[in-house]
Amino acid sequence: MNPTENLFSSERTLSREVLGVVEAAALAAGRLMGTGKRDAADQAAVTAMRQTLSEIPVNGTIVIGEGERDEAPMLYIGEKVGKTQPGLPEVDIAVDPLEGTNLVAHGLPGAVATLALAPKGGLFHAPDTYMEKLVVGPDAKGKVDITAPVKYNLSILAMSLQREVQDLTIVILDRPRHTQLIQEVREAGARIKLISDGDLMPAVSAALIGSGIHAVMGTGGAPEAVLTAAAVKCLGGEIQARLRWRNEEEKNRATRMNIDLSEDRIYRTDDLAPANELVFAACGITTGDTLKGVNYFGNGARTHSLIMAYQSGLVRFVDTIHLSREKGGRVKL
Ligand code: VTB
Repeated sequence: MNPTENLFSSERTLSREVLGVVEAAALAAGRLMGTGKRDAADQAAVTAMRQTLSEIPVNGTIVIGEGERDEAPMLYIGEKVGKTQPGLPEVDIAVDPLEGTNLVAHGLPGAVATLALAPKGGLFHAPDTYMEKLVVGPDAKGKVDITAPVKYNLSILAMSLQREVQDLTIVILDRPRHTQLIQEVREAGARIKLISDGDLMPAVSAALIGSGIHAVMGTGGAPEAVLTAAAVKCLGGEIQARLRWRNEEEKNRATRMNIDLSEDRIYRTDDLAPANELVFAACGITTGDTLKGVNYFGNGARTHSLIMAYQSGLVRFVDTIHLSREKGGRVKL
């Protein structure tokens, strides 16, 4: 590829542009940490994200957002965002301005502000339901199988990572629906990290070496699966997922979206995030395994973000200090 072309590709440029978007959402939501006000925290993140998105040089369409137009006034599915001028790239955007509303409300670890961006048609328009997920990093990519027994997948994962099953840590959402899964993981001998919310960032951690997390298993949000796919694709990892409907109404809505209702169909990384140009961004709100939370101090705040561009092969951890000029700031190393 022509290096100049690559240097100026929209993916590379946009990966820089979206940093401010996730940072703004995190800075706004982080102020509400521990207040118990989950809706207010979500609203703060949504408002800040929508405002900053409007400055990004794209013709954007929200494909995963806060809900249908009639139920969400901002960042609803189908909303046009960005500078929206003729000639700007047509992109689809998946947003989760506050992944882990309960985590922020209670001051628990692992909440982030996140989004993924791709050329039109580059992200699966996931229905608002659940998906059963299996997420692993690059070493086990193509080797695990969501239809296989848990014990089998854990032994493959251990082999891929050149360790024993007992040295693996699997993240699972702490929900009654996972009783059997938890039992099977325990019987296989792996360690478990049960989380109260937020299965997206643990999936990112599973795709990174040195995070201490080796896989995510279990059923969580389908929209989060698309963001997960975008992130793990950038990191060379893998997600396999199957739709899990909660009720008839969800199925009816999905039928109107032309989605195959089968619970057997396996969605892989490239089904959920088929784009070849792909940007993923996340900014920590409360400190988790991979990203630090927002730190506020007298004259500003500090944020920690992960920004990735798939084709350009960029994985950036960005530590930003946002100084307040009025108060006069000094920067600490
Ligand atoms: C899932 C998970 C998310 O909310 O959507 C979960 O993917 C909701 O599950 O990361 P329940 O309905 O069982 O609570 C999160 O944990 C946070 O948005």
